[in-house]
Amino acid sequence: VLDAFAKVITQADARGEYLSAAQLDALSALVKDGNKRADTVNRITSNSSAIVANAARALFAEQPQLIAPGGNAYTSRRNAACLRDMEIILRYVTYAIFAGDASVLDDRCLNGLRETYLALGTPGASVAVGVQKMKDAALALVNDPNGITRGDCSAISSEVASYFDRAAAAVG
Ligand code: PEB
Repeated sequence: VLDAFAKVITQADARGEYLSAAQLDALSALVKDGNKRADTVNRITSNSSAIVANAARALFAEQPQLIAPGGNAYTSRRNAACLRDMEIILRYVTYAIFAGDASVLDDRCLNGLRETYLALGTPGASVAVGVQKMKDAALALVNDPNGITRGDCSAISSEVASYFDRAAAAVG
């Protein structure tokens, strides 16, 4: 598991080089905007149950065959497994956001997930739709101006979006 600092240091060390001015600038910006990152993780974390439940409800409304007899999320056991999977993915996305790096998401959640779903007969494209719904909800929270000093959240928003997109692409 790497964070944004460890990633840059690992890359520089592999070349035996000092950190470049561009790398120092990027890491300084990360520190300067650290409150945005912490607020983002806090907002998503404290609304995680609603994000997961609403995304699953919307997914099942759009794709009712998932919860109909024979569907992969049919029976309460599999329905619960589906909600749990979405919760796991959201949790690793929040770790990646906080770390400023996707490696924790890649290594501990997405690695092998496509193959797992293939083996289970779980439709990965449907999981990807659920992930996109969680992304929309998370971005709405990140950009909600209530209770924070208004600022430019475009960089953190696109970074947040990229982790959800990465998860969706890994299974879709
Ligand atoms: C991945 N998901 C399931 C299983 C595993 C994962 C390993 C099999 C074991 C079990 O049932 O618990 N586990 C999960 C994950 C990590 C992990 C992400 C990362 C660290 O350790 N079915 C649908 C929907 C979708 C879904 C599209 C959006 O129709 C999910 C939710 N995952 C789903 C279902 C099962 C499952 C298991 C329904 C149960 C399938 C079954 O037992 O037949």
